[in-house]
Amino acid sequence: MAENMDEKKIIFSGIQPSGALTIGNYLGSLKNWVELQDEYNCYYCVVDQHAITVPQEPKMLRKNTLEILAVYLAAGLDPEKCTLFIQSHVPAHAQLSWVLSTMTYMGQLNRMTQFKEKSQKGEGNLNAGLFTYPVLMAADILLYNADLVPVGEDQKQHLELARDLADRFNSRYSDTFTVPDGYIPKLGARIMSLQEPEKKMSKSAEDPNSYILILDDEATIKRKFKRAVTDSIGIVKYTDEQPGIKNLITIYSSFSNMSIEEIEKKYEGKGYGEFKEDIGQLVADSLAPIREKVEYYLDNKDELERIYREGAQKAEKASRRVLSKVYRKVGFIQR
Ligand code: AQP
Repeated sequence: MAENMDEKKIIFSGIQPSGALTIGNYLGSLKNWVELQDEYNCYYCVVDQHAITVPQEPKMLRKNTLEILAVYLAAGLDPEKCTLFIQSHVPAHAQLSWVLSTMTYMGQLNRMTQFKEKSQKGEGNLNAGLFTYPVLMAADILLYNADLVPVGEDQKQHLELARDLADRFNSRYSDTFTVPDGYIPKLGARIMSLQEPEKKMSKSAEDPNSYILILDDEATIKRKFKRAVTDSIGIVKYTDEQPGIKNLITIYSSFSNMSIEEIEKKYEGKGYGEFKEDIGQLVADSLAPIREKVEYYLDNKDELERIYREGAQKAEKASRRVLSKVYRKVGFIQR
């Protein structure tokens, strides 16, 4: 059962530094994290150990890790309110992952759609880490006895595994883990690629025109929206028959807080040109303050260092408590 029952509920979430962040990552998770930080006790992590399940250039991994931490801060996460840290700084994640992997059925991992998709993309030999990635994610979450996990829709299946493992451990031994719930946004839970709107927008996609990065400049953002795939129907309408336009309306609505109906009405009788021009401007204007603050943090690396070091200390303290309980219950001798 969760400790700190009388305190705030606990949230855990993380993003992989497998590339620069897209507006999919922003709308599907980061934007909501900021809204939740006052009400909950939040642990937000840069999950670098997950990122190496696909090959990463070490220099780029370091750059992306720090940049993502800077984006967390620039987007409004406050290290005084939540714990911000880097996964590999807290060894308990990998340690709990090992224990949980001995309780995970191969069949469960075989069914993971993200593994199937990523393994189809990968060249050459598949690594075991890509296969067991969801177990490490379960460890991330269960280690803090998180009540809620704010993620985009693509992570639902992985979250289900974390719930299963918590239940399995609790019934095999005794109540240890909180069974976490997902917190999936109503809008923006699945932002699609601008080039292939049937696929989700991904930071590691090959075609840069398929995604908008949080750190893209104004001209790039406008150009990418102009090139976004639409259709020949010519009406700004939120319907499955027009997946490209539907996706753009979702993005527009998420950044403007206008409802879908309001947006449809605004563009009634107007072509896609004006709509695309406006969405480009809206997104560029919304992201500009974040971009400026990121530059500040990247120019002040000592401040970033202080934040991730303090975050690791707090996370380590919380996670060690849970890990030692797990070790005791499975029968490991205390040091
Ligand atoms: N397109 C998306 N729409 C909404 N939410 C999304 N998320 C990712 N893509 C979208 C959410 O962002 C969080 C961090 O994801 P991640 O970095 O852990 O891995 P991911 O889900 O695999 O994200 P990417 O961008 O697609 O990364 P790569 O290309 O490396 O695989 C999660 O909460 C996710 O739901």
